Amino acid sequence: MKARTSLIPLSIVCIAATSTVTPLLADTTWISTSSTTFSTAGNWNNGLPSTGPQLGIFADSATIQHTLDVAGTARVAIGFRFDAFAGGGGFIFNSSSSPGPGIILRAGGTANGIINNDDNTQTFNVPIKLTSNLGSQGAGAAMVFNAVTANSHMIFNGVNQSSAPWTINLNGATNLTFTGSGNITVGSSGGGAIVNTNTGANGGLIKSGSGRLTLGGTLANTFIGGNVINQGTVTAAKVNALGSGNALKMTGGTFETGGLDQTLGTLDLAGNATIDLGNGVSNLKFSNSSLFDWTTFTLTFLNYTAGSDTIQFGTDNTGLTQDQLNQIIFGDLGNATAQIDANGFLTPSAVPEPSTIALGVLGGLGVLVGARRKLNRK
Ligand SMILES: [Ca+2]
Repeated sequence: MKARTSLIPLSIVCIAATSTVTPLLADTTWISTSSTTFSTAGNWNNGLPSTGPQLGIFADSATIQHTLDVAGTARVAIGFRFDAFAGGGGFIFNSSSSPGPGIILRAGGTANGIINNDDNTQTFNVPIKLTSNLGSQGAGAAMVFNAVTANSHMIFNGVNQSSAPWTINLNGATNLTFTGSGNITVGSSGGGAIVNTNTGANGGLIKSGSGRLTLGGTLANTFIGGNVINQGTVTAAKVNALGSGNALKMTGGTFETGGLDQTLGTLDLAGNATIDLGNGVSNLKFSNSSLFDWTTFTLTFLNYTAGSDTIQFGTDNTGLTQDQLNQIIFGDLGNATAQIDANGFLTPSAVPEPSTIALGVLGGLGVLVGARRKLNRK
């Protein structure tokens, strides 16, 4: 009986909590074949995405109006979804009041951000600001931009009109995840700034999925927060593309510096990963990362050119441990491991002679055999 009486107040609490949640409306689909005006309710089959608000769906076809004018008022939706249609074209979001406030996307719903299922590129020439499901700034604004198929590309080139113009405003979200097999580009032209105007909260970017995320544009990414690369490629198309001083964790994938200077915080390695210094002179700098346990994973550097590129961990020879240095290989320099100098700069170690490698392998086999014998005795 004691348990049952305690359940009653709890259920009342639950009802009270759910009653404050915005009621879910059906989704609404863009149906205009001629008008470009986003804010005309008749251009949607179930009212504006801001009604409710609700999920905005864009169904590609041969006749649908592919260019939209968001104009001078921020447009709200609980996510956008682009449906698959063979052929057709991608949608382009412009603003006749440019730069304008763009789109305020709410987290949650079935999209939880933007899903592109189509075989066309979706282009946002308007800025995007993330908010929670109820329209607030803060951690709950975390969401996902998903370029589902290998052709489901997305481009973000908008610039906000405020004094801190952005292409994407994290707005306090714990993170923004880019995923899918398609390529996502922020700032192929224009500012391309990823910012966080909710300065009380720090959030970074997460890269999952096999596609490429390109971070470019003419304005700095000023958000503060740790970034994670799990899969695919992150390509820097500007200096400090991951935000100056932000920590990076790699569980896989590739970070391409774009041949440009990149200053980051610490580097944590939780999977085999690659950093490609590309063409051009790249000064890559991490802070002292010796406190991270990279366990047995391998960090591969590609396109390191001695005498022009630099790789630095910290400011002295303690920037990485000897174990970490042994887990680094210079992939196009005979898989040499790394050494660190008194100022924290890495260079390839001398590649061992083949006979030494053979001895090392034999020695390793001896250890394995010894270990097997020990196990067998148990
Ligand atoms: Ca299509």
